Amino acid sequence: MTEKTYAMLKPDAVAAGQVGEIIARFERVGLALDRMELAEVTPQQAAANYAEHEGKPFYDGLIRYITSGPVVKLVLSGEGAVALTRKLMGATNPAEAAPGTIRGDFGMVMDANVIHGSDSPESAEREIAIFFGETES
Ligand code: IDP
Ligand code: MG
Repeated sequence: MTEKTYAMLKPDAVAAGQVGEIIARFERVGLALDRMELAEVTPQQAAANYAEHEGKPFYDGLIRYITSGPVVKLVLSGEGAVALTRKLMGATNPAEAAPGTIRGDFGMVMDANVIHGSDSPESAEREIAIFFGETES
């Protein structure tokens, strides 16, 4: 099914000059770039996006990190876009992510793991609204 997902190249990826190579991977598998914007994540957006992790030991560091510099916000669309994007991203911990995945190839540590991607179509809808406003459908 054609669907949309939200993905975000985190501050470490932007700072390291990895944006082009990562976006090329999405284009290579045929995902379409519906929206793309370089921006800083606001504290409100960070808290909304990571609400499920509030109270965990890494939460404060995560919010500090995601708001620490520019990110690239993306809406990707295509057949099974949510699962396909998660597959290309690889495991959450770059140390465990398989070679060939974005986190496996570009990341080193869990605290700065290169990329965010929605984990379900429901999360995608919620996160697109958080980062691109309520009008995006
Ligand atoms: P996901 O990004 O693969 O969906 P989640 O478990 O939803 O992984 O965690 C959200 C983000 O929180 C991760 O991408 C990572 O940046 C951060 N995170 C998760 N677990 C840890 C941890 O144990 N230490 C530090 N950061 C973590
Ligand atoms: Mg998650």
